[in-house]
Amino acid sequence: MSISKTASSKISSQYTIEKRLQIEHLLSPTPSELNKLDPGGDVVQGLTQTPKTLPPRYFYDDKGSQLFEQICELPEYYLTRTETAILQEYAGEIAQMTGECELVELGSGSSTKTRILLNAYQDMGKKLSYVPIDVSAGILESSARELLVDYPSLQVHAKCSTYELALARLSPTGLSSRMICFIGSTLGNLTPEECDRFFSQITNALQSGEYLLLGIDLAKPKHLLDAAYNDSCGVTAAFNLNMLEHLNRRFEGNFDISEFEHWAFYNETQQQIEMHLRSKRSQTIQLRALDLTVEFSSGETILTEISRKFDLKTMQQYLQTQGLKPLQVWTDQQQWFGLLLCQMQPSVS
Ligand code: AVI
Repeated sequence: MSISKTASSKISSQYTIEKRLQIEHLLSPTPSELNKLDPGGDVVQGLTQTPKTLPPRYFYDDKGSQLFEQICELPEYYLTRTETAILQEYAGEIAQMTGECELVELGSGSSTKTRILLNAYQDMGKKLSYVPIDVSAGILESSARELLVDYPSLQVHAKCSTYELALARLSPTGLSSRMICFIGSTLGNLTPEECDRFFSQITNALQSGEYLLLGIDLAKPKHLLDAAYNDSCGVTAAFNLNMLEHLNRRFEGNFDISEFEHWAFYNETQQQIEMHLRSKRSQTIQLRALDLTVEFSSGETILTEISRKFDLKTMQQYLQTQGLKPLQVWTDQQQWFGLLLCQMQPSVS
């Protein structure tokens, strides 16, 4: 039996993709195994305290990750297009500064912005190696496969994992250096204490001389920020409410999302967006897998996310105290978003 040329080239390119792709599941794939590793203690703690809170990581099931991708396209959500434009302008400079280097991306999602960096390293004739890290297995695998089709020399070692686990288990890179990319201003979703812990994980994972590429959203007038988190199409509202559906599925819950509403505003004193879910009436919710019953009064809120907005100078000083030397800062004309390339300093002990 003979197979056509097209079919045979499809088979051979599929074969090279499988050879260049490694996917590691540091989070078990089934919900019950996941719950053993992560029994929802953070949910119990958040929903039994006053005021109630939930960790933003519960936004990102597969549907939440897709909704986040849609947010990134919204006209009001300037963050993604501003950071993308900065990357497009300066990726070549970044690649020049770091030289050959493995890209490790925390919260890789669809890896759209990563392509700009990969193109820059490819144009310089450098080897391409990419370690995307994301808690959402679906988007992690599909975007890795798309990249492997488009970059025939790329090696991908994807990790379905939290940042913490993945950073603690980075294997030595085969390339001359490594750059951890934490773009998209996800740093803003961490409290100052979480930020300190996060940077100690980063600096433990990096060798002296290796790099961190950090994207941060900068403080700006309130009306721009309020609009970015209250879009006219209601995508941000759907993203926020989806967290309750995720909890229902994960912990056998009975949240009725039509009984909650999205509420987000910029707190100018704290320089942060605060995103809440507000109960429309008094109600009782159960999460059976957590053996948890939660009472809500009418109008009571759950804080689901903060999104801090930074000042470039303060951030550079902070990074320096963490052992990361800012080498270069890039921003857009309006100074809405900042991209910082930092280098890990030798430890002084
Ligand atoms: C992922 N993170 C940087 C987004 C932000 O802007 O803080 C999450 C988000 N929440 C609502 N819209 C987007």
